[in-house]
Amino acid sequence: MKLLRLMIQARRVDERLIKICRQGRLRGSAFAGIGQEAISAAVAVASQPDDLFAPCIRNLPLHLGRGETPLGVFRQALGRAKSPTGGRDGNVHYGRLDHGVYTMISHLGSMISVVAGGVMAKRRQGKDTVGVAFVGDGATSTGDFHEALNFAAVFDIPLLVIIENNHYAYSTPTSHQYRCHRLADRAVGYGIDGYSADGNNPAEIYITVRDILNDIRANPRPALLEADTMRMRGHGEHDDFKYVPETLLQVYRRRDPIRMGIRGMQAAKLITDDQIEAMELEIADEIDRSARQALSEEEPLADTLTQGVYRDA
Ligand SMILES: Cc1ncc(C[n+]2csc(CCOP(=O)(O)OP(=O)(O)O)c2C)c(N)n1
Ligand SMILES: [Mg+2]
Repeated sequence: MKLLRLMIQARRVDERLIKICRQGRLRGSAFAGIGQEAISAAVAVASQPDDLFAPCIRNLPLHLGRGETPLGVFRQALGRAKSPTGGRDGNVHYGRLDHGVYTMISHLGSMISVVAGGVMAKRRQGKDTVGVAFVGDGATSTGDFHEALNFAAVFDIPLLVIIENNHYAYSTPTSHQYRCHRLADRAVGYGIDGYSADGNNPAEIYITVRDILNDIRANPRPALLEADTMRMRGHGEHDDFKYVPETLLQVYRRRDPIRMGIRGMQAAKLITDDQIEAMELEIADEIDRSARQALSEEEPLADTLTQGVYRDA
C-alpha cells in the first residue's frame, strides 16, 4: 500500500509539473520520472531513518518517501522563496539532510562518493546506516562511478548503487554506452555482488532492494543493482524524445509500474477497487491544493540574493 501510494503520488506530481511547465509558468524545464517510480519508491519504503541517499533527476518518489511534501516539490520547481533551496534553484537540485537526502549536483556519478563518505562517517558514530546512490546507464561511463565503487569496495562501505537502466542517456542508446552484457556484471571487477531486477515490477524491486539493504546493513560492503526500466517522457520537457522507437515505448507502456502494482495486489486480493479510487481522490486533492498554493507564492526578494553565500562570522 505504501509503495503504491508513493508511486501514484509521484506520478501525479510529475503530471502536474509537466502541465505547469507547458503553460509557461515554470522557468527552465521539468524533468519527470514517469515510468520509473517503482525503484525509488521501493528504496524509500525499505529504508531506515538514519540511512543516506543521493537521488538523481528521476527519483521523486524517494524525496516524497523520505518526507518531502508535494508542496515542497512544487515550490522547488517554481523557485519559490519557501522552497527547500529558498528559490536559489528552480529545478531538481534539492535535498533535505534532515531526511538523509543529499542535494544532487548535475555531474553524473559525482554523488556516489559523497554518500560513501557520509555512510562511513555515520558508521564511525556507531549508527547502522546504509547508503543508496541512484545513477543512470549514462552515469556508469564516468570516471566518478568507477572511483566511488572501488573506494566503497576497498573500505567495505554499506552502499547500494542502483543503476536505473532506462535504455537512454539523453539521446544516446545503451548500444553506444557499453559493450558488456549486463551492467550488473561490472560488480565482479570491484569484488562486490551485482544484482539485476525488473525495475517496473514493484513487488520484485521492493523485495530485491529490501533484501540487499538488510544484508549490507548486517555485513557492511557495497552492492550494485541494475534495474531495468524505461523513461516514458523526454529527458526533460524540452526534449520530444523522437529518437526512442515507438515499439520500445509500447513494450514499457504495457509494463507501467503503477498498473503492474495494482494488478498484482488485485490478484492477491490485497486491494479493492474502492480503496484504489479513494487513494487516487485523496492524492489528487493534495496535489491540487499544493500546486495552487505554490503557484500563488512569491519568488525570493532581490535583496536576499547574497544571503547564504558566506557563513555569518
Ligand atoms: C559528467 C557529465 N557528463 C554529461 C552531463 C550532461 N548530461 C546530463 S543528464 C545526461 C544523460 C544522463 O543519462 P543517464 O545517466 O542514463 O540518466 P537518465 O537521464 O536516463 O535518467 C547527460 C549526458 C552531465 N551532467 N555530467
Ligand atoms: Mg538513462
